[in-house]
Amino acid sequence: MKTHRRSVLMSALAIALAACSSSPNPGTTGTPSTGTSSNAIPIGIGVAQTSNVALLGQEQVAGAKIAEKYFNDRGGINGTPIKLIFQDTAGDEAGAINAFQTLITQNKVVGIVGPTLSQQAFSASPIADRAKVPVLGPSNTAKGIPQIGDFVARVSAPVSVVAPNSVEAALKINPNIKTVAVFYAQNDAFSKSETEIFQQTVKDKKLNLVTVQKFQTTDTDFQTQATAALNLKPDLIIISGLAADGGNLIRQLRELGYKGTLIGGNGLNTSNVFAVCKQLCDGVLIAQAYNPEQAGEVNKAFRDAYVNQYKKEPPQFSAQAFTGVQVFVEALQAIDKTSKVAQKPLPDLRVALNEQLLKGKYNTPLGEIAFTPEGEIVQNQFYVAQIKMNPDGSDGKFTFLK
Ligand code: 1QQ
Repeated sequence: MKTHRRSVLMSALAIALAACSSSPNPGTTGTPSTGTSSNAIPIGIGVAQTSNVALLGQEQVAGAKIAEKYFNDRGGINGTPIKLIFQDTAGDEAGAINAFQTLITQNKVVGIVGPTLSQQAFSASPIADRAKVPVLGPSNTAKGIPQIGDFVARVSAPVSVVAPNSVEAALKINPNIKTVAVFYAQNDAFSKSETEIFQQTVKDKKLNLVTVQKFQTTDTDFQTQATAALNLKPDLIIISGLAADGGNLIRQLRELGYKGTLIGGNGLNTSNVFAVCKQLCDGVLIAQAYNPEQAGEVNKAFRDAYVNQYKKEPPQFSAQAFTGVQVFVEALQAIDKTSKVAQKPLPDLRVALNEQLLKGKYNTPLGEIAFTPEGEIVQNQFYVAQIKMNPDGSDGKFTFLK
């Protein structure tokens, strides 16, 4: 974060602006109040802008910002613009709770897209639920997220439907896989949930699960677990962790001579791992809930905007964050047709928004989606991508398998 030198003679205007500023985060785009000054409708984005988890969260900020511009360019909520209010959750539960509380009570948002991790959602989303503020999880994939409460839904398909696709793909590429080692971060709710699905898939496919190795998302040295697993000569290794730890684990497995197939879970689903495992990321398979080639106008606009700004294809986490904003916008538009959103008392609007969003169908970058009454996403298409690194390891890309 940059610090600015203040001139001694700060103008009254500057002081007034500083007093209005809701947060010191670079991602903060708005004034915190009820949106009265500009009349814009405030939607909260509570994701990880700092910490290790920012490797994942910064892609969400990018996707949400593209959505804000896209929908405001098309008239916002029937003429009233939306304004995204960003609060940094950082990477832990306390940060997520703080961000959510600020969004709810100070920023007076109509709903929240966030947090980044399931581990954070299990402590922060119940707070929004009790305050009757709708939450859309943009990347919470663990079992049990929509069940947190009536006000908690997600646009991120659960590990149970996404993760098995990568095992299928690995077997298609290499039908001779027989033995499997599984690694997971035992201090992370998503990783624990995902590894259960991976382990079940391995059994369903009649493969031999030779070892289950545990680590922490804060670990940097995996020699003990990696050596133990490699002694059992697995044909396939499946990792459920987050980007920094997972990337280091991949690197160390390859450095110790592992030549077999590697699957990474959703926590590794970012090009930010390229800097961690470099050339050694090459070949890793990761299941996807988004494909940049997805048909439809909204995805085309989203993809064009992303490519234009970042000079690469949009990643899943950006597409999901865009989708979270889209669901709120389109549900608000539907409400506004029968009763003016701007005139509704905030508590009533939040309740109406929650009810409305669960009823709708949305043509999003993820394809057409809807929700179960409980708030689980209904999504039909999933994919698998493989990491292809440049020979010098300086950069790479996700190549989608046919
Ligand atoms: C979760 C996840 C994360 C790895 C996404 C950022 O899927 O925590 O549920």
